[in-house]
Amino acid sequence: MNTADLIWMNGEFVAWEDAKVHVLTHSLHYGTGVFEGIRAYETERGPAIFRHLDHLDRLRKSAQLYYMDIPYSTDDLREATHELIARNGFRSCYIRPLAFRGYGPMGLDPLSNPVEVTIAVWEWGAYLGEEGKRNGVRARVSSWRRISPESLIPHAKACGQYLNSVLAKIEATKAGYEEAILLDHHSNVCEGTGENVFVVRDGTIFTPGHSASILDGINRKSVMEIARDLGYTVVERDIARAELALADELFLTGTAAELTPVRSVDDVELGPPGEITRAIQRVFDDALHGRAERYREWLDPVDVAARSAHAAG
Ligand code: PPE
Repeated sequence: MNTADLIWMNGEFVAWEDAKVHVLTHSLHYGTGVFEGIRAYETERGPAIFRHLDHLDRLRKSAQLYYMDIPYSTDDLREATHELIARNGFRSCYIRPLAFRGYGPMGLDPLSNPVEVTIAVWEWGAYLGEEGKRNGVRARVSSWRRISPESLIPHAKACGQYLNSVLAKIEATKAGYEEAILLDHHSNVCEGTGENVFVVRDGTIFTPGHSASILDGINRKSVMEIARDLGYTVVERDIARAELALADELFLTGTAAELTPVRSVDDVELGPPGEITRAIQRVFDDALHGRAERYREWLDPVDVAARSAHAAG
């Protein structure tokens, strides 16, 4: 994988190869951590982080849901991230903050284990491939259901919960597909292994609502706003499995995947990305890269020049 020079770990900048933990780290055994996936994009004004505060807010909420107090303020984390990007010299990158229960007592009560926080950055290209982003990916409906709110917390972005996505992803890739779409515990369409899902039919855009056990995607929210600004109707409602194959257009959104069209589901061909997908993808891409004035406030620019001047002085 692509590395960086430095990682931020519990308040310090450490060399990539020194960012280590003990094997009895609680979260390594029990999945007791929460994380975020964020991207910074190259813009005219330097690197800019997409919806940074929304991600940091979701990190804190995920932590709360698992009774973890993050011992840093949102300002501290934002500042650390800016500094990390500047010191690593990245113009664009993926950002992975992680808060986890560290080394301490073993056993299932984690409350006396320390909450450790790290932020890593690296260069990460198109998650489902450049070709997939342009021409669409092949997806299958997973035999695994998305974690249900009866057992876990779909709205939290928690480490252990991702075993669900891992099983679905392995199943899909072993069978020759690029991505899996999971149904929820009511057999309605839920989401991809790391993306929210949108169905376009007769000019209207549909996506599952919050009661469908989705993660409240920040790109989902952004794309819904862009679609409405473009004049499309976006409806949040239950989506039946068959509606995937009956869709005129289908696409996924997520930080890693950005907006990725789906060109077939369970080998039913939907064809190349449609007009509505392309129209939204174009504006979304402009928004990410700071080319859309209307969505400028979504970007948190990193003032690299001021930071290196400061470091030099
Ligand atoms: N659902 C899930 C399960 C999910 O993991 C993500 C993000 C989303 C929806 C979309 O959320 P948002 O990024 O806020 O629009 N998945 C992250 C992790 C991917 C990974 O492989 O790791 C991501 O995209 O960063």
